[in-house]
Amino acid sequence: MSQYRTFNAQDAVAYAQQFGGLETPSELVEAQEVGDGNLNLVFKVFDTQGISRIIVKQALPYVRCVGESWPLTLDRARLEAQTLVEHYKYAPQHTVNILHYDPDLAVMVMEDLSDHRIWRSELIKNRYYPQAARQLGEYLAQTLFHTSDFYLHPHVKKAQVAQFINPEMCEITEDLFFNDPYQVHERNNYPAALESDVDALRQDSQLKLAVASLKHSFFSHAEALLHGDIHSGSIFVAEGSLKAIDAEFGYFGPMGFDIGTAMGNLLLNYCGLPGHLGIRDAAAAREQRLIDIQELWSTFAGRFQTLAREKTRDAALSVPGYASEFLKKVWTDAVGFCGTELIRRSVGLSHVADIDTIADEEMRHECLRHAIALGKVLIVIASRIDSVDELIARVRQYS
Ligand code: SR1
Ligand code: MG
Repeated sequence: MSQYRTFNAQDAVAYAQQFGGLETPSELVEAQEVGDGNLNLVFKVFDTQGISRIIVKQALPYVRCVGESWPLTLDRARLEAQTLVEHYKYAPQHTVNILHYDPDLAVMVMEDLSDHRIWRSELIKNRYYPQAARQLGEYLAQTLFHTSDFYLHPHVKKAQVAQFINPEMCEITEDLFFNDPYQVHERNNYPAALESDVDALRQDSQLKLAVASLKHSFFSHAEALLHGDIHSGSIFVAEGSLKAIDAEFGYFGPMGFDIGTAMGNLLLNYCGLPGHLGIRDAAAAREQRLIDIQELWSTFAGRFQTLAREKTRDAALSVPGYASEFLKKVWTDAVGFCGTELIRRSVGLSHVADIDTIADEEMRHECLRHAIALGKVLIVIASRIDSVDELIARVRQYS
């Protein structure tokens, strides 16, 4: 019989005392539920000085932001913990440390990152972390290379593909990214003023063909163990530090999906900045976002090439020139997936604070229109955007 029960603050304290790895667990005395994401409970557990020391995270058997009418697998806690444990092996400096997890309770205990802040909130406030984009590129290169066929023994790779089969969470992505925005659906969420922009998406057969191809790749290209939801709200930053959290969408999929999601969220911030800073002051911050994208991709591609040269184990994949050929395909995928993230965050169920918190309604609508138009063009012409400089030129063109 399942041992699952929903934790309250006292349960979280007791659990952190038992599994938090502290020398004197009795100093953990209090917990507060602070989860503000779409899915889970998150408790901060405090010591006698009122300092947060440990995080206890529990999956609920339904989608938190919708309610019990949308049941959701508890197995996502295992998938999240195991994805983060795998990623920590290869990028320990950029992955939250999982101290313990229990698949029956759907609970994990992890390091407290209270000295860090969520990158999305910092981007909205125009607080700049000079190393963050490069660190994200490094995290993606290390995790994606080391979980791919370039590095893993074929038997290990296939066993891991099976271990990380994640059908329910993938289905959420399959629906929210690739279906809902291109049809009339009750989950969609956009202002009535944008009806004609959204209807144009539904009527655009060239766009829908390109989206079908991206979805097909998401279904079937088991290239590496993805984070699966690496947006700026799944990333903690501090001076000189970046840590990925929240990997419950982890599965073996196309590398371009993680890179495209990350770039897409930098572009969503780009679109929203005038609504927070005013058009004139947003210009410099926007230029910085474009530099961030440039740094993210160059760091990823540079590190991936180095790892491929030094550590590829497969005889065929180590042939000179193959890694660069493969990266061209990853890049094209990334541009397309980036476009789908821009559109689904503007039209679909789940939005981003970068645009949604803009107070002025007209400005908010303009920013949404901008994100939709940019997303559309990136999806359709992804195969013609053959470098990050070309991508940046296109973004400027559609500003
Ligand atoms: C029902 S879950 C909606 C979104 O929240 C998560 O953070 C993922 O981005 C997902 O698409
Ligand atoms: Mg999340």
